[in-house]
Amino acid sequence: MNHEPQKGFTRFFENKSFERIILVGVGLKREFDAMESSLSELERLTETAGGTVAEKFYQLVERYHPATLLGRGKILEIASACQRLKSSTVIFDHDLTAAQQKNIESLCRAKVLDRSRLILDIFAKRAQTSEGKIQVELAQLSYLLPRLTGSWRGFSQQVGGIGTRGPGERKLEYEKRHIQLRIRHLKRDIERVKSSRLVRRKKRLEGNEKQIAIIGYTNAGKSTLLNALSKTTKTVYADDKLFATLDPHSRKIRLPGETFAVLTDTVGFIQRLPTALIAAFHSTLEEIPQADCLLIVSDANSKDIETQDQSVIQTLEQLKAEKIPQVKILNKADTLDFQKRAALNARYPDRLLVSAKTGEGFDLLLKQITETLQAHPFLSSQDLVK
Ligand SMILES: Nc1nc2c(ncn2[C@@H]2O[C@H](COP(=O)(O)OP(=O)(O)OP(=O)(O)O)[C@@H](O)[C@H]2O)c(=O)[nH]1
Ligand SMILES: [Mg+2]
Repeated sequence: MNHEPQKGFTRFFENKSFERIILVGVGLKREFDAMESSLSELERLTETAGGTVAEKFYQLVERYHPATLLGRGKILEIASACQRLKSSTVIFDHDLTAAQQKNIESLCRAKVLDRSRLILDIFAKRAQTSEGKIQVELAQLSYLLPRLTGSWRGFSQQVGGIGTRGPGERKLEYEKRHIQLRIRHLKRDIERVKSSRLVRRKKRLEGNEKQIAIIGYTNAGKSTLLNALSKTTKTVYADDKLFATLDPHSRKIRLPGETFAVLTDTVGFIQRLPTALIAAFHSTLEEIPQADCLLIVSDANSKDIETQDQSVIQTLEQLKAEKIPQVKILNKADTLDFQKRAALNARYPDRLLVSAKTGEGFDLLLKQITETLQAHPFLSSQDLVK
């Protein structure tokens, strides 16, 4: 079976010239701060996908409009910006129903996507392993299935670029029934991969090694940290991009007192990670609730540490992993001046300042991990062996 991600989700990246994109933030009246930070995250996601943001709109509403999400006046304003800026794509920072998408497309004469679809595009591009590809395809199809109405073949299917090919274009092949069948196949494949992963994990447990999961907001430096702490030559890909890592990577590390632990790095989090993705990536994310300790990494340079923390907390709750002992760090300490360090230390007294680049703070970090593991000796991953 071919596990290439749905082509429509990758085509954007193959374009030589960047699409000019208009972003639209939407929120209910009392949610201004959340909307603003989510919209700047959407901008970063758009750039990660290879787009250039031409203009940003936002509107706070009393309630969402069932036909067009925002009021008609705002949509017409966006439509005229599309003409003026020669922009063929509008991305909404909110989920759209198939009907809303179709209505907005016909008013704007532009392709309209929502946040989830954009994230799925990025994941499709990033997926490297066959497991990653299966999971992305499952997430794509789960996203598309409820949206597969007549309107799916609307305007967005006539233009090219991001998020436009895939089931709609392959016509009958991807009608609902076929998609459901494919979803069943993919789930079976995931189960198979899962059992081989379980065997590997059991082996690690037999070695009595503690499991530590590195988690945190995307681009915080998790993979760089894994590479630095494990000191192997077999490095994990790390890059200044969102979602550089999709598949879990495990490496052995030496803790003080000649003990060893297995450190696992996996996909980063963002705000409102699409539920279809969390469900599809369950077998990958499963490493997290089964860890003995979570190493939570934040980027010390981020302007929005609190909001990013919220996305980590929410995802941990979704994974039922919020009770696992945590060690928290602020990474990229090498970039901080004295004042910034003092401010961060005062504000986050429970977090170590660490640099994955220079190794600063590693001794304290390893000591804290060891103490945390010793303080919770019985919370090991035994459930898993059942
Ligand atoms: N200056 C500095 N840069 C760092 C440090 N750690 C990571 N980086 C940079 O931050 C960027 C992201 O690093 P990654 O390790 O890929 O981050 P990640 O958290 O694994 O990101 P995802 O896999 O995308 O979630 C890269 O450009 C790294 O070189 C650090 O301690 N100092
Ligand atoms: Mg990574």
